Amino acid sequence: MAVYHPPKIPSSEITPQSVYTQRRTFLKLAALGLTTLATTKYAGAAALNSSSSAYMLDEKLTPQKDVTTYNNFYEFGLSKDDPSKLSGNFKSSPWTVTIDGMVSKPATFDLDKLIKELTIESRVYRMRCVEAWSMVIPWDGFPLAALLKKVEPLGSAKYVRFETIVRPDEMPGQSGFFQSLDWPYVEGLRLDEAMNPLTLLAVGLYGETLLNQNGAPLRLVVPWKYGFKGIKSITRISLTDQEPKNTWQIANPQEYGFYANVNPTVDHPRWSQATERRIGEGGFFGANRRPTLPFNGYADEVAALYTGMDLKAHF
Ligand SMILES: Nc1nc2c(c(=O)[nH]1)N[C@H]1C(S)=C(S)[C@@H](COP(=O)(O)O)O[C@H]1N2
Ligand SMILES: [Mo]
Repeated sequence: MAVYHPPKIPSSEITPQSVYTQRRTFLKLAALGLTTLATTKYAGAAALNSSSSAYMLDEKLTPQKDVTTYNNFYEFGLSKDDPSKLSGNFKSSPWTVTIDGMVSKPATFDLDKLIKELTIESRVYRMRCVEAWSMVIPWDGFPLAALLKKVEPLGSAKYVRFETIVRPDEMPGQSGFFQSLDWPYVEGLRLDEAMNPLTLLAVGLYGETLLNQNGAPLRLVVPWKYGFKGIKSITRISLTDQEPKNTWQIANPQEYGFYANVNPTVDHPRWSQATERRIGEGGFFGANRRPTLPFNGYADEVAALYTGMDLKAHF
């Protein structure tokens, strides 16, 4: 039965906008609880009460304008405003995602079909970039676990490796003088992290289809880890028994690790991680800094994944 968790978005924040793709139509309907999947109508307070409080947050949402113009997406350039300005030629539809490696049923899925099959949920997550800024974002997506279950991971699989698409013709940062990282952008999770119910594959935010700058049409959201784990425009997911080397770790292993759990007590070699700047909130100089929380505030949900591990060594 499809249970849709309603977005905690004040209706004043949702601006009507022309509906120009099937996917967008779907998300719009989903936001209203009107998808065919949800002919079982949204059950109101009952659904709210049954959903984990970790999926909702009593913090002010970061304005949609900031979420869609202050971005990191090096495939489109290095400045925060490059992705929104330089991603106009990127074609995010049609889209397929291939799942291979240590699974019983490897498959290539058409994303539009997948979205119709799986239940799209809305969740408000606190997001923390390794650069010490943060946002609160209302995501729309499905748990990564729901997709992985379809392909039946083998008992030998221990990690999940993700790859971003490579399209230098559409992504100016993948060619020419913007060249900065090795492509494709790669990320990884331990299988138990990937199966955690908090781990989301997002297809939208603020009730609308993802824009290119936010990782259209499919991106990872792991709210207890630094933002760079949230790989965008995913085209391939591989199950493996080897810890994947992720892009930022390859670029600079002294500064970026595999785990990247948000941890105010483990500083980046060049700056403190104890506090963060909330994007979209005013305040002169240090006035809008707030303390960073262990596991970004999701310790109750995920700290047990790391029992017995030295988180200073596994940063
Ligand atoms: N493919 C790809 N994914 C990426 C990045 C990138 O450069 N390329 N940047 C990461 C970083 S550092 C952050 S903080 C988040 C930012 O996501 P947002 O722009 O949607 O807030 O995306 C992550 N995913
Ligand atoms: Mo980041």
